[in-house]
Amino acid sequence: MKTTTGNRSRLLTPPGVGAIAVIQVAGPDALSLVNDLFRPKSGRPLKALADSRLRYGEIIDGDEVLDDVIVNVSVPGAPLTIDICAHGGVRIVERILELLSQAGAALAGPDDGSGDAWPGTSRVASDAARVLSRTKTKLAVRFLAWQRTHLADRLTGIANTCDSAPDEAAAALQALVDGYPTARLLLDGASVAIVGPPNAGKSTLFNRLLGRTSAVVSPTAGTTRDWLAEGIDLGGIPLTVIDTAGDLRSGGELDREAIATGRAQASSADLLILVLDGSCPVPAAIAESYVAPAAPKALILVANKSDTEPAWQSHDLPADLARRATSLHAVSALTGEGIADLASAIKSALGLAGSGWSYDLPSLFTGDHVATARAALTQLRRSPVMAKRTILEGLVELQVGRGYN
Ligand SMILES: Nc1nc2c(ncn2[C@@H]2O[C@H](COP(=O)(O)OP(=O)(O)O)[C@@H](O)[C@H]2O)c(=O)[nH]1
Ligand SMILES: [Mg+2]
Repeated sequence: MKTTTGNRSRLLTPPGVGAIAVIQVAGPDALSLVNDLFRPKSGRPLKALADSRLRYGEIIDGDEVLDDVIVNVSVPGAPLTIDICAHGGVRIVERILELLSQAGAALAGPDDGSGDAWPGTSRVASDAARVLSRTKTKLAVRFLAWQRTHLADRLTGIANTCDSAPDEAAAALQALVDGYPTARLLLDGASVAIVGPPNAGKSTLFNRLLGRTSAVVSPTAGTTRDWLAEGIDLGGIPLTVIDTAGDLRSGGELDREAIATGRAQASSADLLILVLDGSCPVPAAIAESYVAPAAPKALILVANKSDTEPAWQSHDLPADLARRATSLHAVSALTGEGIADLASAIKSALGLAGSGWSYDLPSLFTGDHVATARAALTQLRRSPVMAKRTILEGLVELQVGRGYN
């Protein structure tokens, strides 16, 4: 064990099983200490003065690879901290903390007097560290790690232009506010409901997206009598996928109630996937039956069973349905054909792929941030000085004593 003092590590995420665990290392030797345990894929060791970069690599104990991780070094000028984003298994986290402790970074508890439990150099950075504790996917970690090191600079830049270029400041602030709904989907998860007529292959598609069998599939119409919800990580986006039962008219009172509850789930989902059987003619009044007027903004159409002879083309779809849909995908839930494209379309429809979204674009990520930014936007018209103060005091400056050093 090294004898240097002042090096410490701690678990930022709650102990227990989770998709991600974030371990933070701080202290004078933090860099060399982590470099000894970290094998970056790029082959380049971590450096303090590098522009804060996320590094992908492995945590090693001698010859043994413990986990693949993302490592983030704090920005120059900030107190040196290194976040190791590992998988959230209890044993893995214990092993990494043990290794760090052996290397000289003793485990620090939240109340060890070394500072605030949620370190950061600005209010938004501090919030990013706090929100990390409920992050479900690597992409969300990457997003937060980026916001944590860059968002405050962007906000400071905007605050400093409130006087000289208020319109520009307002547009930039508005862009940060506009990013919030997408950030919320990434951090809290999005819900995707699968609806459509009986036997279209909804449950087969549900299982395919899950990558395992959860819903019962059968050629008997009305097999799914209730709605089912399961969580998945779709390329970094935490999704709750909901499978619904097909037909409101079928079954007894209990079935009808289950179906109605499924419908209610579907109408409050962030995205609706309407599955149609590509090998049978499209049922009449399909949109009225399955897409309520108040249904989610995003609608994806799926022509399932592409492994069979198609019975219809896109131009055969009712005009109202075609107009409302973001995209139409021919897939085979049975063979997996077209599923990768459908997955990309789901991400795009949620605003988390394509169309200019990237984890490394500045974005507000809590409701409080948005409320503060909105207040500043209102003030900007009357008093740029007040707006500037709201941004700096509400989002950037930390109260004395909240820092981590
Ligand atoms: N050929 C073919 N059959 C499928 C496909 N997807 C589902 N099926 C079949 O269609 C029937 C109904 O599927 P199911 O998922 O239970 O439909 P649901 O009622 O909409 O949930 C079952 O016999 C499935 O095996 C597909 O992509 N191709
Ligand atoms: Mg079903």
